[in-house]
Amino acid sequence: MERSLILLKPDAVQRQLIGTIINRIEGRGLKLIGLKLIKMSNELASEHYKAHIEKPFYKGLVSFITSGPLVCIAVEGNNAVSLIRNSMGSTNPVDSHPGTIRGDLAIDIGRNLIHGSDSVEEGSREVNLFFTPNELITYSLANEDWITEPQ
Ligand code: D4T
Repeated sequence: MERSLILLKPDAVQRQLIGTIINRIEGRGLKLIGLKLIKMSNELASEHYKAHIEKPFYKGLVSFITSGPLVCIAVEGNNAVSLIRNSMGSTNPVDSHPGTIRGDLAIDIGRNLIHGSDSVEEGSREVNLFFTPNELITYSLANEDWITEPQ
C-alpha cells in the first residue's frame, strides 16, 4: 500500500489554513494514518531537503521550514502519492491550476503551503523519517467501499 508524507508548512500554520487543507485531503477520500505538530530541527530539514543542498534557494528554504511549527501527516492508500501531488498543484503557485491547494490559496514559490512526497519510494522514506512506527495507525474506514471499488 502506498504511503505519502504531507507537510503543512509554517506559512499554512501561520495563515490558519490547517483545517482548510486537511479538509481537502480528507474530502478527496484519502486516509490519514499519522498526524502531529512539530518544529523542524535544522538536522531534519537538511535531511529532508538534501536533494536541494546546492540550489540557490536552499538557505532560504531551510530557514523558512524551521521558522515555526508545521503539521506532519502520513497518508496511506492506492495511488496516494499522485493523488496528493495532483491536489497540491505545481510547485510554483503561478503555474498551479484553480481547484488545487496552491492554485487556490498560494501565490509565491517560497510560501507554497504544502509538501507532498514526489514518488512512492520517497513516500515510504519520508514517512519513516518523520514518524516512528508507533505513531502510525493502520485501520479501516467504515466507508472505504464507497470511496474505492473493492478489488
Ligand atoms: P516540496 O518538496 O516542498 O513538496 O515541493 P515540491 O516537491 O513541489 O518542489 P521541489 O522539491 O522542487 O522544491 C522544494 C521546495 O523548495 C521551494 N523552492 C523551490 C523555492 O523556494 N524556490 C525555487 O526556485 C524552487 C524550485 C519550494 C519547494
